[in-house]
Amino acid sequence: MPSSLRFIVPLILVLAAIAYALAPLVDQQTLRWFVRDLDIRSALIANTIEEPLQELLTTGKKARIEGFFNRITQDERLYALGYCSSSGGAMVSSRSLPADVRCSVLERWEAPGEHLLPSGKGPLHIAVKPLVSEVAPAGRLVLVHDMSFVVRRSEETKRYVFFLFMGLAAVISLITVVIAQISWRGWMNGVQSLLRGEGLLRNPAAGTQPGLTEFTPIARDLQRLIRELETESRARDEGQITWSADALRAILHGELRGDDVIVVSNREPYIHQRRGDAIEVQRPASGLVTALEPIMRACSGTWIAHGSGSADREVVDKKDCVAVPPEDPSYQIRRVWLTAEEEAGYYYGFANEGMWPLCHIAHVRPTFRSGDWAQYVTVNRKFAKAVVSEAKTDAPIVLVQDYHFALLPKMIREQLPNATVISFWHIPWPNPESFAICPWREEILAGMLGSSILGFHTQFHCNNFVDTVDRFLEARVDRESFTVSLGGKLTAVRRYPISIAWPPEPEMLEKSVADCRADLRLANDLPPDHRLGTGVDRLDYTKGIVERFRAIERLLELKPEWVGRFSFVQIAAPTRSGIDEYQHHEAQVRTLATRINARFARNGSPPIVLKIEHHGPREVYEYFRAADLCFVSSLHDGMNLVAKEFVAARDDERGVLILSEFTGAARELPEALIVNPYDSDQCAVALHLALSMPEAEQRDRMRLMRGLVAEYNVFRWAGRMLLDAAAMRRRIHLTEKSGVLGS
Ligand code: ADQ
Repeated sequence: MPSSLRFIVPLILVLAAIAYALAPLVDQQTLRWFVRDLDIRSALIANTIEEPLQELLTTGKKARIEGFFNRITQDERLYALGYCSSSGGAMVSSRSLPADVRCSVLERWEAPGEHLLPSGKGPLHIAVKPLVSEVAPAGRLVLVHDMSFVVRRSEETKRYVFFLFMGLAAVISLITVVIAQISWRGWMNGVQSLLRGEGLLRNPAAGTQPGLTEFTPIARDLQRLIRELETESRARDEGQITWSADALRAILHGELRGDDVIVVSNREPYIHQRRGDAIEVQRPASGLVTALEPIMRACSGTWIAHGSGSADREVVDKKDCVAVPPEDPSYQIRRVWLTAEEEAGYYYGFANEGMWPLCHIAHVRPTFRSGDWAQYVTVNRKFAKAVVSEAKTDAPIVLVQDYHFALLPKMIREQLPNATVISFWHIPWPNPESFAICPWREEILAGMLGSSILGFHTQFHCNNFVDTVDRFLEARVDRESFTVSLGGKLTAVRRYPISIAWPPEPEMLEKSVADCRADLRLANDLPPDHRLGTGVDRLDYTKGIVERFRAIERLLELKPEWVGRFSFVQIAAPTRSGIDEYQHHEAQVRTLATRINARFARNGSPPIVLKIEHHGPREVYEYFRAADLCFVSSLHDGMNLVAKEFVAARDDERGVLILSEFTGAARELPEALIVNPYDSDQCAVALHLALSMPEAEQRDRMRLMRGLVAEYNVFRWAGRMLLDAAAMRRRIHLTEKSGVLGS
């Protein structure tokens, strides 16, 4: 309706202006007509009274003539009559003749149609008719008509014209509003069906509405426009959010109104281990846990994970749940128990010997066994059952984590069709050729497409995924909106670069950088001014630890001045040690470190200090703060949180990050020294550069990197996914509502 007003108001104004402009013209025309009528009437009256008047004139009696005139002028229009003799003298007239009309000025009105406005009177029409007779004296008859009725009629005509135009405006407006309403409803229905992902862009295979194909380009443009507006408004909204645990909590309570949130991951965020009589709580070395823990704290949901600790069963309640974190419980872990066969087949076998090397380009061949696949399916089903039993509503938000649960999204959707499933794939996604070697590729893809939203760290991985689906499934891929539709179910494929919590917990930065430097040099038997590098990883072949050590060896070869003056502390958390490839890798790392140390150790300072053991986050941060450089040399890494943690640890704005170009993090941290880990010469140069970098340059680079990590923190990662999920839920809700209204 307001949009109709935008049309109607100008229309009324224009028509009113036209009416206003036309009024004088109409006035003039009607006046002309009336004057002509009065001319004719005057002539008629003159002819009618000419004879009796001439008779009276012959009598020469002025009083009788005036009486005659007075009688005739009782006609309401004929205002006055007068007679002027050709021989001169005063006018003989009726009583009503205005004083301005005198015999001496009659020439003025002799032309037909003349009229006057005598002072103090309304408009008068004056006609002068010569009287020529043989019997009576010659003279002129003066006929005066009252024209005030012309003014009255002119006013009425103007009013009539005005109302005519206003009526016209009302009719046009009414027609316009009716047409606009009809077409608006049509557009609205169109837009609603577009938002439902059907309507004008319906899959031809599913049957396009007849006659609508020609609108497809318009519909596409409209969809793109809506998306651009959404992105723009999201960017605007996000620009105003300071991403923190509180902001996340506000989103959960505001946008999602405290909806039921469930996280599913293989690894639990807290593991209870038995140490003699005591139970120890461990936090595993995992980027995923680092990222999701703050979110669960903020929303007090349920985290479903494999109960892998030796004391895990001892601490859970009847429903296999335990409240965590132990020091300040704010959410609960629901533990899922796996048999040894299940763990071997699902975790070590299919996930870590199959999917992990399949998705990482580290030149380790994947191994696929049908027995492992069967366990993978069974365990995914077990977790799906746990999700259904933990769901407090029929439409929970389920955050499915990683390559251990490729089948879970579809399984959840089958049992909870209204759930919003957000899956995040923490590792890279390969190109279609690489993925093709998986014998169950179609099942994996279909399982993942049970997600409402599917997230990767980089756009490159999103592209690879969409290409893979396009290659192997009969699904509709829309590269503009980055959505995939399989069996009528839509999945949005999105980039959500993961990060770390910002600011870091204060206890991580409690110990000063100077103390960290002094203490760790002392603890490792190194001189106080010894230069230190650090690497912190799971002992995984994708992390490029071997390549890192080769680069250190090359540095010492190329720049011998660092021999005995520089050591590299490698903190390597044991991981997947049940797998041959990992055992082989650990042996390789140990041997290489021993060989390099044998070659370059001086004054009791080995170039490589290898610590293959688990470290707590505080110890890790202490190393980050004590080091002159941190070296991340992954051969392929979805993101790599160690790089971001190192940056977060350096509130002194010192230290240099050397970062592999094959990490997702390299796309966000160009101020690091970016290297190709396979190129040991280049890496050696980067190490030398880092060790010789002036403090001012260190500060400049670190400041930029800290700014980025602060802004693009883990709360933003989770918040963006949750905001997208909220928007999706609102859209579904709206569509359902309009469906109900429309039915
Ligand atoms: P990960 O391969 O586990 O994660 P990463 O991102 O580097 O790799 O995270 C490792 C985490 O474990 C960090 O928080 C680190 O501090 C911690 N950690 C590593 N070694 C440790 C040790 N020896 N002792 C103690 N803590 C240690 C996967 C993907 C990554 C992706 C993350 C998050 O492989 O690419 O960044 O998930 O999505």
